[in-house]
Amino acid sequence: MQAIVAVSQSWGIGRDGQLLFRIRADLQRFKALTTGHTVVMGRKTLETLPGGRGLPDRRNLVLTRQESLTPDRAETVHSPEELLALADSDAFVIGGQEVYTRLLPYCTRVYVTKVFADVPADAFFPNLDKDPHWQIVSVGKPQEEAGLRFQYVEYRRV
Ligand code: FOL
Repeated sequence: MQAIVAVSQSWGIGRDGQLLFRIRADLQRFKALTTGHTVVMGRKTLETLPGGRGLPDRRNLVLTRQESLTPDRAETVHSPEELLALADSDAFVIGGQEVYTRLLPYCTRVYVTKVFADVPADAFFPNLDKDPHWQIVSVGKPQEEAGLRFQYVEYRRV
């Protein structure tokens, strides 16, 4: 599996149940990379997606402890084991904190959008720069949108 995430300088991803950033170019790239594949998310992340439902043109798998949840355009799974049985090796983990942390051990590649801003956050992605098991394999050109500078960085497990 692989993960995709946008982080602040301190690897923050969210605050009060919302994303820290909504960068159009980044979301377009997210869509381009994930369309046609499986996306794996937690129930809280599902609730932050447009319409609170699964993303179009993708197989959406949602981890939840609620047996009765029947979201639109998404299938539910109730344990990482059940998830791993359903997700193929090119599935994308799309968050949030709890699911990234649980599934990172199964990921071999992470697509990080680094936003050069430090904003308050209460949800984080593990800092891969401090983990010797992760190596940067590609760094994009710095870009800017609506006053936010950001850069695409790809990590691989070594
Ligand atoms: N990864 C990255 N790099 N950036 C993100 O913003 C991001 N967001 C999530 C997970 N990984 C990410 C979770 N949140 C949409 C909205 C929120 C979201 C993920 C996706 C979304 O609306 N996606 C549309 C894009 C439409 C557009 O182009 O604006 C999609 O169809 O993928």
